[in-house]
Amino acid sequence: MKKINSIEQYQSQYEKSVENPESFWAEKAENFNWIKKWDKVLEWEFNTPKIEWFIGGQLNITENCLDRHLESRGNQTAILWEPNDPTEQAIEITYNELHNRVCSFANVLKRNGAKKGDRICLYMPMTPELAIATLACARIGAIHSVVFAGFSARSLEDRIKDATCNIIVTADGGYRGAKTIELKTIVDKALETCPSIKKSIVLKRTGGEVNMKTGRDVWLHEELNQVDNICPAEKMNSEDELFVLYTSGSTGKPKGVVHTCGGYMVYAEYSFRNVFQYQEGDIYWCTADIGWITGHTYIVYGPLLAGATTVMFEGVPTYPDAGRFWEICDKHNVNLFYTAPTAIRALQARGNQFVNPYSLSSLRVLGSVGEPINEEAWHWYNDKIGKGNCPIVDTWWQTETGGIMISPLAGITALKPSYATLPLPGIQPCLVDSDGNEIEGNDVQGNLCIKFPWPSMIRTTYGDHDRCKQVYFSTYKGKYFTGDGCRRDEDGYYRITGRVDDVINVSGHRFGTAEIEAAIDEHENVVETAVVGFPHDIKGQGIYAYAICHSQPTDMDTFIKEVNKTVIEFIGPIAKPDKILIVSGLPKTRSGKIMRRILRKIAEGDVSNLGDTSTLLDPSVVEEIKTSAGLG
Ligand code: 7RM
Repeated sequence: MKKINSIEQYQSQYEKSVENPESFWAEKAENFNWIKKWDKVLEWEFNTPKIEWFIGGQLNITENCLDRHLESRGNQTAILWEPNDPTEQAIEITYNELHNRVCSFANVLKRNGAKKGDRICLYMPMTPELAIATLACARIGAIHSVVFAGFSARSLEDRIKDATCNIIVTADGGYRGAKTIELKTIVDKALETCPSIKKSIVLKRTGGEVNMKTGRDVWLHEELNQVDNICPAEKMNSEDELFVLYTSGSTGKPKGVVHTCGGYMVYAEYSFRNVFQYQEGDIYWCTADIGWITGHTYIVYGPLLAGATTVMFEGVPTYPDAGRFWEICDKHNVNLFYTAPTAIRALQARGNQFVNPYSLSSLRVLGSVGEPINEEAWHWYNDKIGKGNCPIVDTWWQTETGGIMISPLAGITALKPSYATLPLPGIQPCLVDSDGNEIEGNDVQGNLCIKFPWPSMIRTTYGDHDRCKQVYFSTYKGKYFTGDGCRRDEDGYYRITGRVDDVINVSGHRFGTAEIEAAIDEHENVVETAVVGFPHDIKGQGIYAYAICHSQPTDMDTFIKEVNKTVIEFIGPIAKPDKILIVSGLPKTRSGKIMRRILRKIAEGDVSNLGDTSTLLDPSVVEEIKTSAGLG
């Protein structure tokens, strides 16, 4: 498939995509295997919302990830798996083998009662079986719901219930650095209250002791002995659901973002190939976990659709030491490398002695995703890792967008540190002011919206279409609202400035402040909490919690430990607050709304200008909080 190869071509493609989106996307979609071609490219309306791409078309995404490549690259490595423990053997899985293993796994799912349209929860470590299970669901038309294996039993339970999953695939345990996580024990706890789950299929990874419930729990390796590797791909309509993936918003529980088969496939491949400028034979490594959207689109689907070799890493960047990423790059001759700013900052902080031993000479393109990348980290990444000759693609996108929206095309777009630069062809961003008016021209700032559909956009929030409408399509009429603030500079380049809603981004992971507050409120001594984000050197944003207690804790260290334990129980270790301040009141307006703006200022340590406090019910609480925070 051809890709854009110059800035002039980018511009002409961009113009074409705006002038005639349907013929633009039809041309991209031609490159895939369709069981039946579409009748109409697009129907849309952002009010309901209703978004349909490649209407009437039929396909199976796994035929396009696997079967389509067998003749030309059956013996090429599809997945190159690097284990947590560097002394354990890496595993290369060819396209032929991957095809066979996906088909076998699909037959295991069927044997255990899975049918087209079922929701199947995947709660697994970063082993090849996770990618295989994902594709096996898609093979039989079941909707996968991958839950990051760092989430707690409660979070898992909420997600299983919301999507009424009937099967869960998990493992006895998982390795992450020096730690072993007992996944099966967590699943057992979650399943106590999830009657919809009829079967749990368990991968043996650690060999640890687990409980197997007769009639419900089966071992994957035993099941695989009972099936063959022939599994025809289920015929899917373009708009049939491919997966649901839970993500946090400013209110309520995490919502299930739904993506569908046809449009997602077309955009995943197109964006992967163009942003990274993928060349046949490249070794590509995205360090994300498949539990996040980045892993879905740019470990599994995008690279496999393009016929690439995708590296999958089980471990963490700092195990056994902070040179692990660079060791793996050299070991597997990685050409395209995609990671998160938080990892870059954490590794930079450990010192260059962890980078210097490695040549990194195979690298050609570096990518960044998940949060704004600060200039210091950008330059270190550029100089120390890219040796000044690897373009950095700072890719802005969201779970809801399915694929990269605003990003340089590697080697084509002129870069500007901390700028995501320009929209991909087919993407029509706009900035709006607080009254909802579009801000035209350059050198301006506003709330980032998208005013025209793209193939991989969110279709609904699982089981609650009205929530999708309210959250994304109601703030600004006729536009998709991203929740991000953004600047467009004098060159028309976009720079994402961060969330403008009550979502905080901790190490590239999204949390709603309300969600963390609800968890902390579960502590028996906590009356009420307000949570805000504050700038954090490594994580991007840290979590700052203000808590009102029934009685002053006798020992602050013990109290903090208990609150952490509560948060770990209700969400997971990644949502632990960095700071907890006990206060006797919260700054509320007369209508009872917490003025987070003030709490953010205090968390930042900047109380020089707290802005307008005249609407506060009781201004004295602010003085008191300032004093408790040591800023009085
Ligand atoms: C892919 C992903 C989405 C939120 C988004 C932004 C922030 C992501 C960038 C970024 C600045 C970037 N999906 N974000 N990428 N901010 N520059 N390159 O992260 O759903 O988990 O998060 O992440 O705030 O709205 S996500």
